[in-house]
Amino acid sequence: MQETNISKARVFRIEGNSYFVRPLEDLATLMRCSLKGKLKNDFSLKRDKLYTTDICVVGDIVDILTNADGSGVISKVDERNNQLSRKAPRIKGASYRGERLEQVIASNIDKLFVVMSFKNPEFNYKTLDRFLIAGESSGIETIAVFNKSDLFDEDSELWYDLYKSIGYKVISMSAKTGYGIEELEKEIHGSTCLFWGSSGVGKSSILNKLHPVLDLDTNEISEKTNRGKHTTVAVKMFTIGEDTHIIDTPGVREIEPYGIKKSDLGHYFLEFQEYISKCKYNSCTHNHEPGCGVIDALEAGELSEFRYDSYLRMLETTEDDMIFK
Ligand SMILES: Nc1nc2c(ncn2[C@@H]2O[C@H](COP(=O)(O)OP(=O)(O)O)[C@@H](O)[C@H]2O)c(=O)[nH]1
Ligand SMILES: [Mg+2]
Ligand SMILES: [Zn+2]
Repeated sequence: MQETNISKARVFRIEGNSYFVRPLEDLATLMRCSLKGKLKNDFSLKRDKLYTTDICVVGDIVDILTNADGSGVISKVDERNNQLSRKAPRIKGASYRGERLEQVIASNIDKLFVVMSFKNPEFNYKTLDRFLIAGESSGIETIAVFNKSDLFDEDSELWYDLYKSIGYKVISMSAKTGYGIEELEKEIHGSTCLFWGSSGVGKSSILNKLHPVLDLDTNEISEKTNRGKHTTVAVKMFTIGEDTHIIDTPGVREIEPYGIKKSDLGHYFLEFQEYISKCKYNSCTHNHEPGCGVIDALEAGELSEFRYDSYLRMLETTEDDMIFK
């Protein structure tokens, strides 16, 4: 088949070996592309030096060669401004030499919205913190969305105040009643926004509320486990206004941020920063070391016990022996 011209496009969704892209100068057109063989070959050649599972992800800007029949071939993936990752799940074939690989969720994101609920599913601060820390370590502006405000209780306000006091933007809203939707609309305007969080917290419902024609699948919470079922199966980007793109992500139970070293973890807990400078040792992990500014601040009641608990739990599961690119 003859290849006619090269143009720039953005990846909107991926299904198996098909990459659905929209040309940058004509976002209304959806084209089905494959990956050029050379890209795949280069990728497998470098395989044992790479720590990622993904050649091309949603959000990538790519070069495409257009075939006469309207389909295309992706010949190059542009360097990413940023990428949101997590550790790839421990599944067969996705890990070499016992190390955990990087799974890239999406790239070139302006804002990350971490969605949580307080009931159905129950709120878990450690889960919220893992998502927030993954955002911080990817260098993406991260906003907390407390959805299902119609089900809030007295504790919800305390959590809202805590995350506000740390410096996060927090949006309280309900995809069911529409409460808070204007605030969210203002925040997403003109940006590429990714919605992330546990299954069942209402990510797809929020996107439907923002743009009803999307009509994304949503699901009831399983009565047995009180958790969301995995309705959204793939990462998908949608354009809902000029330069406003939103990305729906599949339900995950929990995530482990990728590429964080034990000695760096504390820096991503934003409110720890001013105390870290007071630690006696540069390599302090704020766990047991004498002269630790973070522990002193905790004992003085200046830091939240919950956040410190989150921190310790993450510290335990942070693997320091990984080799990075
Ligand atoms: N009460 C209440 N239920 C909601 C709200 N938003 C979503 N839900 C329900 O929560 C369930 C899971 O929603 P879904 O959008 O599929 O969650 P996702 O897995 O995060 O995409 C569905 O039954 C929704 O109807 C809300 O604001 N209030
Ligand atoms: Mg969903
Ligand atoms: Zn310390």
